[in-house]
Amino acid sequence: MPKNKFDKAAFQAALDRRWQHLGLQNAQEMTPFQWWDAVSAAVNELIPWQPATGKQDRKNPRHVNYLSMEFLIGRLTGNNLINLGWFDPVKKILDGYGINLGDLLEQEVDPALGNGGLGRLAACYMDSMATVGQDAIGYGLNYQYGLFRQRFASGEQFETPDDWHRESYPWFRHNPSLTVQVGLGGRLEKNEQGEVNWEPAFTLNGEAWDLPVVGYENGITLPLRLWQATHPHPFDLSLFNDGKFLKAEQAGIDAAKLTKVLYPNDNHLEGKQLRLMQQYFQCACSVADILRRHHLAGRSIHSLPDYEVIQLNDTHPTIAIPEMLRILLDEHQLSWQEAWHITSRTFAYTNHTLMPEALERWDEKLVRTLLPRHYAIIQQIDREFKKLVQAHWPDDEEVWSKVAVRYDKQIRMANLCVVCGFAVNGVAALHSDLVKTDLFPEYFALWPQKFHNVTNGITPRRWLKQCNPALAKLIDDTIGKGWVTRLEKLKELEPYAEQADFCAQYQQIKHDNKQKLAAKIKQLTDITVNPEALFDVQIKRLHEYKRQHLNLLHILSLYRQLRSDPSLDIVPRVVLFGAKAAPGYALAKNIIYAINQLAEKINNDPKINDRLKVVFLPDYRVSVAEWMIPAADLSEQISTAGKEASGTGNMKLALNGALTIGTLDGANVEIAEQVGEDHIFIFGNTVPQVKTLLASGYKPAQLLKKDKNLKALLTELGSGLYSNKHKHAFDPLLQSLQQGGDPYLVLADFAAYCEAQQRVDALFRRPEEWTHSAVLNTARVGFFSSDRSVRDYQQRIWQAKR
Ligand code: 26W
Repeated sequence: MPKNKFDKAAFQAALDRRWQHLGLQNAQEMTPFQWWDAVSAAVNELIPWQPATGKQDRKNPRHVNYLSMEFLIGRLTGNNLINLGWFDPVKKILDGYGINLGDLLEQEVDPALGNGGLGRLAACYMDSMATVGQDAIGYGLNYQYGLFRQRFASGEQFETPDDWHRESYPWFRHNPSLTVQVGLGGRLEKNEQGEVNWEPAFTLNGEAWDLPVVGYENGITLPLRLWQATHPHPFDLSLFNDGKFLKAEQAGIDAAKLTKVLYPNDNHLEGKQLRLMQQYFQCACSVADILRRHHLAGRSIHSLPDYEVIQLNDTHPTIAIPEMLRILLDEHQLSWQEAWHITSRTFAYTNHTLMPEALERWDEKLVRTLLPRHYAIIQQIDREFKKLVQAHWPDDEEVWSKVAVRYDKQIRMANLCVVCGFAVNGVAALHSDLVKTDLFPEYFALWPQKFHNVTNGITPRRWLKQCNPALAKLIDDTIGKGWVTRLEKLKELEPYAEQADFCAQYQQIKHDNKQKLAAKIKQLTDITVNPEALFDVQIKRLHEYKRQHLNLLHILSLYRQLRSDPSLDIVPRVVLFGAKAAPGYALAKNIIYAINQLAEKINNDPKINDRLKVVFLPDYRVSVAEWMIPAADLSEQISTAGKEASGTGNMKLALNGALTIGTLDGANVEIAEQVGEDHIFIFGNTVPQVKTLLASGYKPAQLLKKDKNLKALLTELGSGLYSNKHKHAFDPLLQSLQQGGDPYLVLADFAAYCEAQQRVDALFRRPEEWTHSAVLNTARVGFFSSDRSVRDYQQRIWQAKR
């Protein structure tokens, strides 16, 4: 039974106040959007914001502060109603007004405050911390514009700003008493006692805007605290009176700029000053808030690590470390040793990527100008650390060049995290091994006990119960409802994979979901797809390492086969894509363009008919994922081995009964272990093979000489056939594969990929066997619940004995 009692009268009264507020005569006069707004605001009013533990939990004494520049929470109204256990009673009340709750939920604009995997993971972890009862606060930024909206014109990606109207989002609670002041710029001065004093050039206000994260039917609600920058004095009255009105307003305008927009890069660093300012602003506000709570509880500063842990979601919030040291040194007047002792037991760091271009490095000059005190502290960290390195590797410049925090006039944020934190973790077993052996071998030699693995997870509330209600109900009816918080219970479905009746129902649900998606596709793109076809889905950010272009080559190869043999009997396929490319990533945009152009040709070729369709759904985001995932038959997880830290879409798709075609990369490895090799299509070069290939001077030209079919595909792409005779339209793509040396081994894995796709076809022709495998996928991926991930974090990092 839900712990949050639904108070019908209170809800009704709150709802009435909403339409009265709008100056309407009755509820019926509200527009659909106003209905969504009113219902959400009314529910928000009724949620008691309950931390996990009133008193300190003996088993889990440390409170978690999850610092992330991104929280990709997706729509909240449906999710909150489900977790509160209020979905059905609210639905009933709305039915009374002739309002359909499902339609109403479609009114919500996704809060897209993240780019991709890392941001969505933060959102799943908030849901799970609330659900397993881990006391926590999520700290992030309240961007005015989330990730850009994407549209296609003549096949090309265009971006428009995502104004999600944060100022009127009904789930926010603004908490003015928590406003923090943050300084930036300025210089260091020494006072008479010889103490350094930082005089910032200007200060801003950080306002706390909280969103409720509701635990699943347990009465717990945790805050997701998003900081918003404003100026302490909106405008200076004296300047105003002087007639210098515009100048007076200037300061306020600049402050607001700080949290205006989310940087749209994923796995690629752009060393912009404003980005560093955002990072510092987020960290300064969050650290101040953590210390405020600690003092309010009447605790000594020395006990901070006993009660608080700060989890850094990748290196983006690293500057919180020198900020903590600064406060302890300058405001609490602690010695370096004392300040270090506290700080180094408080921070833990999660690494999400090995890609060199994603590892954050900041120019020293920029840091010194913006944050002179922090710069001095980082210098001292480096000096102290150098003593240790010197003791282990005397005068070894090569080692120092790798482990130094400051090197080549840059500050390396990942190194700062490892040196200053008590724990470092990767996000899947393979990735965590590579963190130890390839990324940080010297640190691992120094501090083996700091290194951990916590395999990522996904919340089953959003990614099964909410997005696939029919399957959720079938599971409820078969094994009971316990799976929602104990996902490993899905194992109990295994015997049903042998039962014809269950499998028929499972298959029917998939079919219905495909039909619903087909209707959406028609509505959004005007393309007609056949729900009987195999729905082949690749949804993730567009990146070379994720290899959407490998998929593209396979489509092209199928199309050529169908053209040369019109009677060819292939399994009908709908290849579906969802992906945004970073606006500055030309090659990624070229891949989108190529896929769209190819789609245009294939979809309009009368000879192809229903046997092959290609659809690139525009503006991929959490809500689009929620339509696509339940309808997928095949999940494309085809990154170059060693490049995808974990992946989490792979877990969502498998949970909803899609079979994976994938490389032995990231969490695919563990998915394969869980579901069994007969129920997944693994192909391609493995991590050691990739390393050998690249080290032995891999030459795509040699491969193309041997593989005439592959060569013909590339030639056709460059022929102008798909680009209105513009032969150079796909040059960026074609050049990267050929002259560019094919750094992600697309061509090297192509033959194995096609062979794996044939295995897919063969199984899809045997629907009973396919469904059997799909059911086993659902049954065997319980391990990938983010509840399990959160418990792993508790055991291995947050609450581990020290
Ligand atoms: C500095 C620019 C930048 C921005 C974002 C660099 C790196 C990032 C993220 C780390 C990219 C990201 O989202 N990584 C993904 O994190 C997921 C959650 O752990 C993993 O499942 C994905 O494999 C990983 O690519």
